[in-house]
Amino acid sequence: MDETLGGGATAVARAHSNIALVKYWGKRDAALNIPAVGSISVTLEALYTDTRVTFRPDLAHDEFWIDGSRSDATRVSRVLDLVRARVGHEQRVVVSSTNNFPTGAGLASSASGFAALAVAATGAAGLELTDRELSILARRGSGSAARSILGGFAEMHTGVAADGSDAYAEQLLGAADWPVSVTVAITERGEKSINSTVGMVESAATSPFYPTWLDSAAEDLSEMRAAIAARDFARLGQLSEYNCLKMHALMLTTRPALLYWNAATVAALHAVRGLRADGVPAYFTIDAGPQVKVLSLPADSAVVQATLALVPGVLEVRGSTLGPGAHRLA
Ligand code: 2P0
Repeated sequence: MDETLGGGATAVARAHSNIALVKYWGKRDAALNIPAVGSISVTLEALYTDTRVTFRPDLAHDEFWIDGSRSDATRVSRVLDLVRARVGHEQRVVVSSTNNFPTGAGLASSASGFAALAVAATGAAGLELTDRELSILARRGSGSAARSILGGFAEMHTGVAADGSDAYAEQLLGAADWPVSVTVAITERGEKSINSTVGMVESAATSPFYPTWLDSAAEDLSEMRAAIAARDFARLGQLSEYNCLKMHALMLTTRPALLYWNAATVAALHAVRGLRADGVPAYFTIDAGPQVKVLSLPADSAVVQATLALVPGVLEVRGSTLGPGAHRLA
């Protein structure tokens, strides 16, 4: 066992949530958690997870606390086992996480959570990993977490290797390279009914649209890469809406159907289309939950926030700029 861990080595990390503009839904390897399609996301400044990892020689099992409550450590331990295997010891840890936003409600808490865990756990273990290695490690916890290692715009690759060694995310543009605003309209605070990991397996097994979803991913990714490289906001926004609705068509044609929207979700979509009719370039995206995220240019974020706040059923509106990659706080 590494002697440096004897005294309860600790690290604290912060990782920000991310929103995919070209979505990940489906896996090519469930055991290694390798996505079946690539994805492109933006990392959000305003939504983040802080995670402290402390090695504890006295514990028989990992302990996982989230927002002050003890939680099931199974998924967290899977990532920790990979870290332990790398440093060659068996010491258990206490993981303590806090989110500054609702957990498990379609705001990508698993993305920020597993990215923060990857950075904090490797930090506490004394490992110095590259962003690519951290992204691969975070992916084993949650596919979307691979992208939260990076700030700004990030692309996740499916890779082709059987062991997932080329399935990682890398940065396309930094947060300051193209300032874009994201407004999050929260329409429900509870946890969603079907989590993404289960939902995507059901879509792959039952939706007649799944093969088309896989076949059309490369084209969406290449168009999104081009829109980002050209800083073409209208193209980015239109493609984000198209790809989001395509994913929800896949979800809706899953048996039983994955219907993540509520009435306020739909009302918010119409409000965004109304903004566009009034000349404000604003575009929506929705993940596996009822929240609506709206992309706009920074100069329009105030009108977007004010409009969404008036939508019946919208409980809270949060504005965000693009944020940094996962990093150590201590
Ligand atoms: C995404 N989502 O690209 C898509 C869009 C939700 C809808 O990635 O099974 O929690 O842990 O790899 O990362 C949510 O999926 O799934 C997700 P796992 P994850 O953001």
